[in-house]
This record gives sequence, structure tokens and C-alpha cells, in this order.
Amino acid sequence: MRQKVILITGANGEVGHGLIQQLSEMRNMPPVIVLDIRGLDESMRPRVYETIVGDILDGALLDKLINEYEIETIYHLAALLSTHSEFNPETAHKVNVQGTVNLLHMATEQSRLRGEPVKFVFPSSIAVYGLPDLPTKAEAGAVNEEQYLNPTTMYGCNKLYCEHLGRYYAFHYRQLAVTDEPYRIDFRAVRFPGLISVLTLPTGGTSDYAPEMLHAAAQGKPYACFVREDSRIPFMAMPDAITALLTLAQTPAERLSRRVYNVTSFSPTAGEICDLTLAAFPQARISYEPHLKRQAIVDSWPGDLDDSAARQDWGWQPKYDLRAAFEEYLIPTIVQRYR
Ligand code: AKB
Repeated sequence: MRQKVILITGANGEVGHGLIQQLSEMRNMPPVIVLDIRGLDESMRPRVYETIVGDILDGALLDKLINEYEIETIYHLAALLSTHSEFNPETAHKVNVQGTVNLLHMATEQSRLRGEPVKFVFPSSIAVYGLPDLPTKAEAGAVNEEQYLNPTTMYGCNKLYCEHLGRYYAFHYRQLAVTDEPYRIDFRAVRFPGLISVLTLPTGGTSDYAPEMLHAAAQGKPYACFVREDSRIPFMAMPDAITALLTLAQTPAERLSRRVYNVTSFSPTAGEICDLTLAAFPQARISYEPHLKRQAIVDSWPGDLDDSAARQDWGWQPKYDLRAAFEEYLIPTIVQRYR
């Protein structure tokens, strides 16, 4: 018999660490195996059943995994983020799209082998949105899942296309075959805002100015913020991001009115993030040196998200608002980290 497992790809990132921590502490959960091109930090290893160092583009490796394990749920986190993807758009397409197709195909094969759908949980992003200018952004306010889907980054294009691919594999895969697919996958996705993690350093995101500012202040280092002080996008503290993924994953399919959901917590300006950082670290040296092209990406993202569908269908409710995120989670945790 194959061991029943949960697979996390891209596990060595900020979301992966948080997900491993929470899954490993939940009762009646299958063990976790992780797949990451960089392996897994030593500190996380005791919490997982196996660490596979490999590439989601390696089809032979994925075939080996479905023969060795009965994969019940996949959290597919592996991706190149928005800024990183703009320096390597074709590489980003390969990793973010072909990599996802490989995993969707693997999940479909696994569903057939185990005789029931594999749950495929996918983190999409506010990067799928593209507001044309700042007056429209201000006027739009909290954007719902159907509005302004005109991404201006390769990463945003990748994430939007992968949302469609997820629905295709879940409801239309091989629809012209003579015999219907016996078991398609059970695809679900959340569109994350900027995530603020203190356990890991941000890598390659355009929303990274928030965590970068905090990490610099906690280390007594100066920080030049690469967006204007008045820049506003939605954010979430990492623990709430993990809660969103786990809650959506465990929601019975019949309660889902859609398969892609907005989730958010608070929408501060960079200046408000700076004020809360200075309140905790009065000696922090924070300046603003907007990088005009990264600024244009942030200006194209919505100032706020309408996450009423997630609240209605599966009881989404963030634990942390802006002030609580800083006072109860971010500051105490980052002080501990750099003590
Ligand atoms: C990024 O900045 O690229 C990501 C995102 C908003 O999805 N954190």
C-alpha cells in the first residue's frame, strides 16, 4: 500500500514554512512530503515525512512520486514571484505555468489511481488584477473576483492562466474523450494580497517593501522603500494566509460557489506601515526612493479586495487587522527572531 500523504511544492518559502508548521500540529492529517528545488531548511525537517529536492519541471520525478505515495492533497506553492519574473519572463512562464500543468496532470493521474479526486490548493495573487491608472484604482475601491483582470506582469498573467487551467482540469479535462474521465481533480484557489512574514525573508516580490521594511528596522539597518509613501495595496499577516489555505482546503466542495476566491485583511499605505514600524523601532531609518517601474506594478494592483465570497462560502475571517498584525504578531515575532 502507498503511504497517504499531503504534498507541498515550493515548501521552502514563506508560505511553505507556515503551512508545514500548522499541518504538522493538526490531528488526523496525513504526513507531509515536500518538493523544493532548494530542499528544506533543517529546522523544518522534523515536521515532514520526506524532503524531495527536485524540480516541478522534472516529469520523471513526478511520476516516481505518484507511484511511491498516495497523494491526497497538493498545496502547489512553487513559483517565481512578480519582480523576479520580470527579469526572467520566459523562465517564469516555464516554472509558473508548465510547472503547474505538470502538477495538475500528476494530480489527475493520482485521482484516477486512487479512485477519488485529489484536492489541488493553489495560491493565486492580486497580481492577476490590472488597474489602468491611479484615479481608476481609487474609484474601484475593493475589487471583486471578476473585475479588472488585466495583469501587467508575467507573474500575474501566469497566475490568472493557472486559475483557468485549474478549472479546466477540474471540470473539462479531455472532454472529448470517448469515455469520461472517471475522477478529475478538486481545484481550489485563493488570490493572496501582499504577505508579511517574519519567519522567512521575502524573495522577489513587488509587495516585499512591507516585510523588507520591518526586517531592516528590526536589524537596525536603514531601508529605502521602493514605492511612494501613499502607495496602497491589500496585505495579510502570514498566519492568516495559512488559515485561508487550510480552511479552503477543508471546506466541502458543495459549499463552494466558485473555485477562485479573494482573501484579504488590511490595506495600508506604505506610510502607515512605516508609522507602525517606527512605533516599534523608533531608531529605524526609513526613506522613500520609488523605483518607477516597480511602482507602476504596485499602482496597477487594487487598493483593496472584496473577499465577501470567501466569507460567505467558507467562513473566511482574518484574525489580524492592521494594528493587531503589528502589535500581536509581527513585532513580537521579529524581535524574537533578531534578539
Ligand atoms: C509579489 O509581490 O509578487 C507577491 C504577490 C503579491 O503575489 N507577494
